[in-house]
Amino acid sequence: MFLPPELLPKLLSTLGLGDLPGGKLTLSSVLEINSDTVSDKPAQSLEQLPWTFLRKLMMSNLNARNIKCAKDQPMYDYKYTDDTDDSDAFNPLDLITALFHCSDPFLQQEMVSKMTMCQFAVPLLLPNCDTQQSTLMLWAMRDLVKKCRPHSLAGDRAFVEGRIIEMDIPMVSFVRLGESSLRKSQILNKLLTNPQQHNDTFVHCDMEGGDVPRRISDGLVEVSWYLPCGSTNDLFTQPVAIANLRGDGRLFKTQISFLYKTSAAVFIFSDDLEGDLSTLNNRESRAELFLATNSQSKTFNMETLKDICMKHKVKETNVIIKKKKNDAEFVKALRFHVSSVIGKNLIKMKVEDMAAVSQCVGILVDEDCTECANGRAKAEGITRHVQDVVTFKEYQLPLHGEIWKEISQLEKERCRMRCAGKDIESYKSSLKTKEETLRKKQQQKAVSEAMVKFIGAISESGTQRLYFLKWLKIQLDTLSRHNLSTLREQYKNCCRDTPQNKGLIADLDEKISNCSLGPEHFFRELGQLYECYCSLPENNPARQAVQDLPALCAQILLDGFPVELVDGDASNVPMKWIKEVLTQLHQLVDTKSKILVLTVLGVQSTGKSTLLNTMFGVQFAVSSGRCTRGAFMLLIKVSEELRSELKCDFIMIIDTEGLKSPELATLDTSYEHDNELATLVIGLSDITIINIAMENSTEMKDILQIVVHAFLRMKEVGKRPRCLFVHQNVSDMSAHDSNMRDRKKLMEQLDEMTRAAAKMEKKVANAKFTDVMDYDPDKDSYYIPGLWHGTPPMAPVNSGYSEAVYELKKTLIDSLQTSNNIMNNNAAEFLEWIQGLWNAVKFENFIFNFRNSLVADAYTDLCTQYNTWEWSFQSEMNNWLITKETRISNFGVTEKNVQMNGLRTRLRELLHDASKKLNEEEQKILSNLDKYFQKKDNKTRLVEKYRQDFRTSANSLRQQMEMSMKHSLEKAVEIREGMEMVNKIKNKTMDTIEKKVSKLKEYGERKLSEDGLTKEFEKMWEEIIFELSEVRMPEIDVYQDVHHLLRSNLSLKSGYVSEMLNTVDLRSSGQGKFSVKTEWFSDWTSYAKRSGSASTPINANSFIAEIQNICDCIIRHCDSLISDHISIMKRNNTGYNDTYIRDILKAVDDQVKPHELISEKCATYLKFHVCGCAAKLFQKTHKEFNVLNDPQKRLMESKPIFLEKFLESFSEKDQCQKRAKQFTETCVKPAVEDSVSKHLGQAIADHMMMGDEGLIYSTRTHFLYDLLKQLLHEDSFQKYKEYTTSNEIFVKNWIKEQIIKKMSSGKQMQQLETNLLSEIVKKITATITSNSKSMDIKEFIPKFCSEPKDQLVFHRDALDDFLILINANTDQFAINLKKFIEEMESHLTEGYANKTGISHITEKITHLPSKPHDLLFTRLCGCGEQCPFCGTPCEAGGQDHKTHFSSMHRSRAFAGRYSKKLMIDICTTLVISDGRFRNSETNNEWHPYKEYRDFYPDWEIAGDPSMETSDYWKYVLMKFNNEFAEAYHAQPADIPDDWKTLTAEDALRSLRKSFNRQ
Ligand SMILES: Nc1nc2c(ncn2[C@@H]2O[C@H](COP(=O)(O)OP(=O)(O)OP(=O)(O)O)[C@@H](O)[C@H]2O)c(=O)[nH]1
Ligand SMILES: [Mg+2]
Ligand SMILES: [Zn+2]
Ligand SMILES: [Zn+2]
Repeated sequence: MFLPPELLPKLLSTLGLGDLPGGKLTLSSVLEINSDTVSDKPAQSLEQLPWTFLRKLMMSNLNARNIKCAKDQPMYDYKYTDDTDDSDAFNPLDLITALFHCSDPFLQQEMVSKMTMCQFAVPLLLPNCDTQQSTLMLWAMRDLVKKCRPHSLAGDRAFVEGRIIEMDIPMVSFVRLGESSLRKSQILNKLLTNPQQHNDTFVHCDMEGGDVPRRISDGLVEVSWYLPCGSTNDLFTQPVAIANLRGDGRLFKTQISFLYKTSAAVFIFSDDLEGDLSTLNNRESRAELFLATNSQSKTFNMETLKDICMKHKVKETNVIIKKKKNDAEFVKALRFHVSSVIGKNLIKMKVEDMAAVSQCVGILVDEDCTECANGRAKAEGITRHVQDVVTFKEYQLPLHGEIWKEISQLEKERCRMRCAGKDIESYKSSLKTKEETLRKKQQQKAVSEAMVKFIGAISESGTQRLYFLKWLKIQLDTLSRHNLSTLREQYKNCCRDTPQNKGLIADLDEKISNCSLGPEHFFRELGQLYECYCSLPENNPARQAVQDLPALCAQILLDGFPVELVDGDASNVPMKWIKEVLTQLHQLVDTKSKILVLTVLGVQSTGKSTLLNTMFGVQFAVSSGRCTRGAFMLLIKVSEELRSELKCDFIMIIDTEGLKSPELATLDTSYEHDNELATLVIGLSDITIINIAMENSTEMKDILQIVVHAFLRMKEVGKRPRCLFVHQNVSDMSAHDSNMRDRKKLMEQLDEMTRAAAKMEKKVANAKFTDVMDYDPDKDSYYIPGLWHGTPPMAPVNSGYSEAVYELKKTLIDSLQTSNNIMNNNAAEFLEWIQGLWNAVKFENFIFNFRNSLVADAYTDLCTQYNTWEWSFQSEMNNWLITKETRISNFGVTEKNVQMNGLRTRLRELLHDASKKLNEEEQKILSNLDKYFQKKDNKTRLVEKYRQDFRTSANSLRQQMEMSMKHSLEKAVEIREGMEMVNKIKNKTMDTIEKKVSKLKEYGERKLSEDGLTKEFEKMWEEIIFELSEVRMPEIDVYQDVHHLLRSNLSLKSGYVSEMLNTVDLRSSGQGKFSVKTEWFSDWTSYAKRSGSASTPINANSFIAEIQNICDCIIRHCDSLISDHISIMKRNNTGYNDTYIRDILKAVDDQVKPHELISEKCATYLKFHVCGCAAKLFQKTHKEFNVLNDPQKRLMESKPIFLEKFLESFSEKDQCQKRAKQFTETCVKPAVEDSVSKHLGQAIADHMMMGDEGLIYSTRTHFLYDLLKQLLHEDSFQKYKEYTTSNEIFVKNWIKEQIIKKMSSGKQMQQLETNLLSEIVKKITATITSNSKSMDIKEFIPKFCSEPKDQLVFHRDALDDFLILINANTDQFAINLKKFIEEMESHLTEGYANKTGISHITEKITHLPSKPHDLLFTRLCGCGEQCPFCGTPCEAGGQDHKTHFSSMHRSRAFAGRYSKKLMIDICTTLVISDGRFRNSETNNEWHPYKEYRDFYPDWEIAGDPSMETSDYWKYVLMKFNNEFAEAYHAQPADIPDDWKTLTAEDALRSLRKSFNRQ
């Protein structure tokens, strides 16, 4: 028959395989996740057929070969049509042949491996219908590993495991010559399986599509193996290979002659006995010949048969005749003959050896390509030298052996401090030194020969590298197979049969790990090579030599190879290596590296790897017995079209080592190891599959415990992975329903475990499993039947298994599309997670040690946002308050004729308004917060757990604000009321004058001369003086008032305090310097306790110095408060009011409160001192006020003005201009200036927060970072001392300095003032225009004053003086007033411009009524808490958070200052050590540092995994050790050696790192 050439390309292109990128189909393109991955629909077109097949095949689906296009779906109503249009129908064999033709060698291998899992026959010789050239598919079968138990070995339970192409298995071939009515393939299927367990090994004509004429697959030789399992049911007692030639053998002479030369027997099927049977004459063959024919066929003739047997020398016994319709007898006969052939043990040829035969007969071998050969040679170059695995590893892969294990131990010890002695910081330093020594040791080992070769080989181009890696794996497997498979089998049996024999299990476990050698060990070595050279200086050639390795490894990861994430032997993550690999990966894919992570966890050997392999078609190591070690990650591409839907570019699958149940946990660290592994991978994954094999459900319970802990921890760090439970080996189809009860039980167990775990992790709020994670027992439970249908090795994969796994995959991918709980981290972010998680895992106290820069970033972002809302809340309320205070001050001044008792009503109204306004503003913050969290992006998800903190903070901010506003408003009212007495006097004076003057008007009519008028005025004036001679300003005894207030302030204190009050003389107590006296502190010991270790005796001098320091600070604070009050008195011309003293007492109370050191006695004396001072000053100021406001005196002073006005009132001249000028000078200008200065504070603060530098003030963390950085730069002991001793005051001054620095540079201050000024001027000018219309001047002025609503406070006296005897044309006055106000503006502006020097600015800022540094400080002070051990301030955002934390703690030397010697211990080390502390909180009982939360539940002190975090403070202490010692009257600290080498750069680096400012 002549086949038209080019048939194959044509057929390929109908299948859509004609034009493949790169020419071949690759494994990764098949594994890619695309929209078809989970579509159930049958292929819609021929182009989809190959993909449907491959997808099913990769999932080991037995139905993979049932291919049919949707459009030729059954037409069951035949209707007698002749319509058998089969143009679209496809024979599965054609499809398989086509696919093998267009697949690359690696996909071919994978197809073969999946096909054998399904027990499908695989191609041995692949025909090419165009060239008539067959290919031996040796490479494709290279990786097939099979296990069997021939009956000769059955006795001792031994088995044979190996690469099938290397096994000596006899092959029996089946060939059809001419026509045959025997359905060969069908019969072969029956030959190979029990009738009870029928399986279609070969495609036959009764299968869907099996009857479609073959187009390209004639000449295909398929092979399948029968492997006995050692049971009596075995069909053959020895392994046998069955080869099946497709098509008429007469046309395929080459194939036939190949089969003759390689088979032990050839069975010829033929009916056409008269036809050409010349092939039977092939006498080179040693193969035994059999002839099978059908006596039922029409052409059958016994005579002819006999002739033929004679002619072709076929033994009579070798003729098999099918005599009955039924196949059974015939198959039995065949089976008998096959058995006898293999029983004779004549010819056994390895598939590997068939290559030689191929060459003889002109068949190609797929391994005959340079790349494959090179790969093989390169791999052999390495493996040739392996004599003994253990020795090889020791000499050729030395870096990751014991050294790496030791380093791992050290890294963990640094976090656990289990063996720390007394001097823990030195111990910690010694660990670091040890580690460095080990790294040096690693560096000293030259790169081994094997590694040089390995690196060389993996640096080759794509295919070459793939061949090399595959060959390496194959060869290494072969090397270690024998040992390993026996060990694994023993291990499995041991775990099953004698789990109590822990010694043996541990032994086997170790042996397995020692004997294993695979490519992963080379990669592990590569990682260590990179890690140890990384610590070399950058220009070191060795370091440069390893620079490219991570990129190489990243590429390999992209190629679809699993890369080790956790080294299961050392139980550690090579972090520097992984970090660099992932970073490179991120770059390689152009930063399109969003990853979705899926993990599987479960008891060992429960088919976890198998599950993943089935689900994604990947190739994780699978074997019975302990197999996977540590954790491996593998990437699967997501197709472009699905990326946005799945929100990721890759799916990362992590396969993990099976967890051991505690009974098996023999080594005491293995439970720990499991725990670490589970926590890490659960933390990394978006979806975790918990694999439960039904038979292991009790073991599972213990594993769940580990898992629940891990989930709980994840919740605490803001991650909620999805969790699925997969129950394996559940055969019942109705499993889901019938297992409802089990599910309920599992749920109960999980809840119980959650409670237990929550208790252990001290997070008792979690009472249910569902509190910890998103889990719906009904939706998230899957039941998967057993993997094998029957007994391996002959069993195919259970179709139920593959289907159930497919369902699982489908739901998984579906849920990914809808879920919004996925992190979608990119590789770089993923990396941050790994680092954070692994660091935390290394501590025993995971939850409190989780630090991750992503979370930190997200938190900072939230804080920054929240702070802006908080800021606008505060400034809004501050401005509101200023206007309301103004209104109160103006009460009865600009609005005449109001009753004084109306003021209280007004206050109530204002308070009501305030609370309404506060509500609104609070609501604004809350809704902003909600909006922020509605975004549901990565950032917000990470900080979800802080949401409530910020809500609470908003609420408490509101409450604080309400309190302080109430206080301010009441104070304003009280002051206003206090002035009323004086005002009454003033009113009386004015009334008298008014009356008298109007009487004088009569004289005006008499037209007196100026002299006459003056005389009259003098007369009247004397009368006034006389009438008012009795009126006096009220005297106040401030001292007495203070005494009274003190008594009520101290009334709750012990009796002796009021006694003190009786003896104290306030007049003298405010004099001189306040000095702390030792006798005020009776109970010395209680202070000693605070130092943390009672063993160090208290140092009295340093203690008193400390107290003195604190008191001095408080006094300074009160002094500035007093001077503020005094300036208010002076500015507003008001007298003393007792609110001032109450303010001051409250300030003292507030300031003393955080300092427990200050005894009651000391505090009382302090109050006496402060109040004494205050009383003296207030008394003085009040006296001045009285003198200034004395009616007689004021009358005397104003007499000339009155006279002038009096005289003017009679003249005809309009006084507009003069009056307007006067009004501007005496009333408007002071009011305007006052307004500007009131608003200036807020404006300056706002200004500070703008621009780039404003970032510093955006959150406390930013601010602290900047402050510490500047301190480092300034390098001043004094400043450090102040910072560490009186944090708040130092910070406040610091802010003030920053403000002054900024405001005095350029014209910033001037600008702000000018802006405020022009704003207010604009407002008042506007009122002039709107009011002046036809109004009497006496009406106009008050109206004008009250109009710029609540903006200006007019000076009462000036206004009074002005209003009297006023007489002017309003319109004219208004015009003039406008002009003068303009003049005033430019005058004031000029004034601002002239006062821009530092001293002016300082002066101004210090005396502002609302001080910008106070405003900023309140914003930045946070909660004001300090670390109970070292005094570092809390950095958490909002005022009201659940937990306090600091980025960087410091030595206790900076806080525990009363010891004889400065202490270097740092709390971040203390809390992970076994050390103990005691103080007044613990009732002086020793308490372990690890349990510090028993006493300080609000503090979160994270252990420090690195050595560098506190380098900043180590450096400071090292540098100023002597100075601090001197200041605290103690001996200098013993500085560990490695601290001494620290430099300012180190300090800065640690600062950056701690504050996440890389
Ligand atoms: N009978 C049966 N065997 C299974 C099933 N699933 C997996 N296996 C076999 O069990 C063995 C172990 O499977 P693996 O996938 O390596 O198991 P694993 O959980 O990854 O094992 P480790 O990684 O060592 O913990 C393999 O030989 C599988 O073929 C199943 O459902 N039924
Ligand atoms: Mg595994
Ligand atoms: Zn601390
Ligand atoms: Zn706090």
